[in-house]
Amino acid sequence: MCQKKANIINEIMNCCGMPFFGVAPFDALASSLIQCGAKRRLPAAAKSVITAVFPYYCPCPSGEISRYARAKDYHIVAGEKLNNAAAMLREKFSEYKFEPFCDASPIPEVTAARLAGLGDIGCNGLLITPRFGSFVFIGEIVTNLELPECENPGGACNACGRCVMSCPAGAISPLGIDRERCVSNLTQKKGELSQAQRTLITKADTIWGCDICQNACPKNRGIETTYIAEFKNNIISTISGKDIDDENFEQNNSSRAFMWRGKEVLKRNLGILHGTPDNNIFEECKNQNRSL
Ligand code: B12
Repeated sequence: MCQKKANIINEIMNCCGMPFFGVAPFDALASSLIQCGAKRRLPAAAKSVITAVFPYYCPCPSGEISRYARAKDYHIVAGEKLNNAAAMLREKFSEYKFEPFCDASPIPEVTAARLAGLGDIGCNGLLITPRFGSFVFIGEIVTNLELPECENPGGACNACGRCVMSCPAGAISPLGIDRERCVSNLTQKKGELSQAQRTLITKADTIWGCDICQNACPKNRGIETTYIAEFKNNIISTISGKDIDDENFEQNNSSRAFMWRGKEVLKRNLGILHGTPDNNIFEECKNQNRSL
C-alpha cells in the first residue's frame, strides 16, 4: 500500500512539473514552525510534508536585481504547480487534507527540504541541492496522509567558509544568519536606512536581494540551468531610474518579486547605489559592521 501511495504522489508531482521532491515527517518540524497567518491552514494532525524544489538558475546578463527576482515571481509560478498538485491529490485521496504553501509558510522550508532528502544546508543557511546548487526555491504540500520518508542524500556543504568570508555585512556565523545585517533584508526594508546600512547596499551593488553568499559557494559552480520556462524567460537583471519613473512601471511589473515592497524602495536603493559613497563612513562601517 505504501509503495502504491508513493507511486501516485510521484505521478502527480511529475505531472504538475515538480519532479524534484521528497517527503519530510511533519513531527520533525512541529517544534520549529514559523509563526505566520498561513499557520491556520495547516491540516489538523498533519503527518507529512511533500516538499519540492524549483530550480531558477539560468545564464543571464548580470545586474543589480538578485537572481531570485529576475523572472516571474516564484510565489506565482511555484504556487500554481503546488495548487494543481494539491487539487489532484485531494481527488485521489478524498478522505485526506492537502494544503500547499510557498515561502509565506509556517514550515521552515530549508529544514523541510533537508529532511525530505533534497540536499544539505549550507553555512549560509540555504539548501544546496546536488544538481541545481542553492539556486532553488522551496514549496510544500502538508497533508494528514502518512507517507514514507525519504533518504538523506548526504552532505554537500563542506563548510569551506567562502560564504561567511564573502558576506559584506558579516551576517553569516555559526549561529546562523543575522537578518538585521543581511543585505538581502536591508534592500527589502521600507523607509530610511542608516548610513552604515546604505554603505552595505553600495558594497553589495544590489537594488533588490543579494546573491553574494551564493555566488561565493563552490557548490554553485557548473550547476544545471532551470527547466522551468517562467524562470528562463522575460529576465530583468537591471532597472534604471527612468524605468521606475515610467507611469506603467508598476502595472508592467506586478508579477515580479522585486515589486513586493513598492517602487519607492527600489528608487531609494537605486539612489543609494548611484549616490557618491562616503569613504570615511564606509571604512568606519567595515571596521564596526558587527555593531550595525
Ligand atoms: C525570513 C526569510 C528571509 C529573511 C531572513 C533569512 C534567514 N535565514 O533568517 C531574509 C529577508 C534575510 C531572507 C533572505 C533570503 N532568502 Co529567504 N526566507 C525567509 C523565510 C520566509 C523564513 C525563514 C525562517 O525564518 N526560517 C526559520 C529559521 C528558524 O530557520 P533557519 O534560520 O534556516 O534555521 C534553521 C535551519 O538552519 C536548521 N538547520 C541547521 N542545520 C541543520 C541541519 C539539519 C540536519 C537539519 C535537519 C536542520 C538544520 O535549524 C535551524 C532552526 O530550525 C523562508 C521561507 C520559509 N518559510 O522557510 C525564505 C527562504 C529561506 N529564503 C529564500 C531565499 C531564496 C532567500 C535569498 C537567497 C533571496 C535573495 N537572493 O536575496 C536570501 C538569502 C539570505 C540568506 N543567506 O539566508 C529561500 C531559500 C531557498 C534555499 N535554496 O534554501 C526560502 C526557503 C524561500 C523559498 N520558498 O524558496 N529570507
